[in-house]
Amino acid sequence: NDPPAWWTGAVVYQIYPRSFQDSDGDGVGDLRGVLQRIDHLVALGVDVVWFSPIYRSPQDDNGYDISDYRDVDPIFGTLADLDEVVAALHERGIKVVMDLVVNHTSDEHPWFIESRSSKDNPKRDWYWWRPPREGMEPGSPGAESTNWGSYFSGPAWEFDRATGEYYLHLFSRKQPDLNWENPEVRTAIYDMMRWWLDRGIDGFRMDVINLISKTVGDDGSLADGVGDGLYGDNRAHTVNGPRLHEFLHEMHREVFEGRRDGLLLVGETPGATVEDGRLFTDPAREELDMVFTFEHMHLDHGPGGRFDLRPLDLRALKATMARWQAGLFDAGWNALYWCNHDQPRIVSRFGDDGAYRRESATMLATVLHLHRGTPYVYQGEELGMTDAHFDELTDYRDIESIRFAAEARAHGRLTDEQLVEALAAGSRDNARTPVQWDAGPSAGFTSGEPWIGVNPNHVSVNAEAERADPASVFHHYRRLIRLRHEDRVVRLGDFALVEPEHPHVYAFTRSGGGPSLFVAGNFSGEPQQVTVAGMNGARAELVLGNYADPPGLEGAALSLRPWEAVVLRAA
Ligand code: ISL
Repeated sequence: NDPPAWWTGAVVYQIYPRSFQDSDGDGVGDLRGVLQRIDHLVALGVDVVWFSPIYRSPQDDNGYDISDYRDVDPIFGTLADLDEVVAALHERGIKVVMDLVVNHTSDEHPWFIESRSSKDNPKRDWYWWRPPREGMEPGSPGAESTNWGSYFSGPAWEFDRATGEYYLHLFSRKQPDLNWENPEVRTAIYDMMRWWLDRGIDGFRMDVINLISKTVGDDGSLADGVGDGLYGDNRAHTVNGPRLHEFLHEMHREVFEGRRDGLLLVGETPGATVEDGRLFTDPAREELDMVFTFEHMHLDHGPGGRFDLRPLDLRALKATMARWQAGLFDAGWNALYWCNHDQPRIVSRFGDDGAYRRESATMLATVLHLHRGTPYVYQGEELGMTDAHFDELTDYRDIESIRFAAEARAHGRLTDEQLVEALAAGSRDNARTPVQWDAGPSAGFTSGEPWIGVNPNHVSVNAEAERADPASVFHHYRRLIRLRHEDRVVRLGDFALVEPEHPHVYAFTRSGGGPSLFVAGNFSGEPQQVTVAGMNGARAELVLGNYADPPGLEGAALSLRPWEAVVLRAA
């Protein structure tokens, strides 16, 4: 058996550069800003940094719309700045993973500019061009080639008057989908990926990588989706498509073969099941190292999705996580996350960002980091940063939120008051407010006008305060990261739920390869009880907790205080 891969013991930190640190006072974070904060990452102890896109981009979707894959956008700096950041991180032993957005480009990418220029342009087929629906007036509502909706509201097709056809965009109209059926597209992408690896980066986080293969009929047709909403659901035709595994394996062969040691390949795969996850990450299949599941992130979604959040059923969360733990135990590997730039802040969502902010943020961290897999920490998560709590629709910057609000208003589906509430709970902007470095103006993020509002709670919630307080969220994350580095059972041990039906306590054991661990987290503001399993509770060693004084343990009966987390090790 091969030794476990390096990333089984690694923790990744995600930087959303636009909101991390501004160095030049234009209100937008940048690469030279990252240089100023490397000590923070070193103090935390992370092994890898993943950068959300910094490529040249019109910024329609904050950089997830790329117009030049081989250059840095001027708002973030230059290629030379990036080289400097990569060198500085490497010097501190931190690897660098780049976001890779290849399901789509910007409509301002030269490939698309050529593609749209005429029906017989050699790059025409690099994107999905389709004629209007038969018998319909081209460009009129309902004449789109299929009834698919886009993730950012409205149809997934945009009419292009110049050639009288529509192009597909699963996201915004400025994000046309690339046609991976065309081998020239794939060659161009692999070429670009090799260029980045040659430049010294250590891997890729692949944006919506399981959308690259679409289901195409023998005659080249795409089929309507079902659903009774405004638009048909495209997912049966676009998610985990028929050639997906073939493409990923080809990419692996063309880009990673022979140079793979030390790299990290993580796919973002909304809609992937455990079985899919295993296919993506079983090393023998040579596709990816790990993928981001969305199953645990969808548990609190009502029928209206992210803008229709419901209270979490903890039992469902435990069952979902446990399925992924078991499914990828003997082959494959899990990426573990609560937060990223697309999700509301976890302490506001599954925790209590008021009276128990510190306790619930550290409890959530403990539960996640004690799973088997590679944990991802999203900037500010380690500070216990909370949702934005914006109270005006005009506070939002995210295209998804803005377009959702416009559509909901146009169709009279939600009142403005309901919209404010829906966005406050579900908007991606909750994760995108500037990192709170100190209590000063703009939280130390910028000397200028920040591109999005700074959370007023930065006067108390900020890195300076967190670093000064040994009991803080920051120091708790630091301890969790160190624990993974030092304890083989944390990295590789088997996972088993304890009292899976307990409505408020998330408890499990980790065992194999060393002294077993018992982990319990109280997902409520009330005291709770759970029975220690897998060891003699009376003799167990307290590895980690989030209260100053030890937990109430009598024999095997463990009493948990509000949002308390406990990690015990068998003596
Ligand atoms: O969750 C989803 C479907 O279940 C979608 O919202 C979608 O899959 C997800 O938002 C994809 O996110 C990634 O690609 C987007 C970009 O806006 C996000 O920021 C990025 O993380 C388009 O590139």
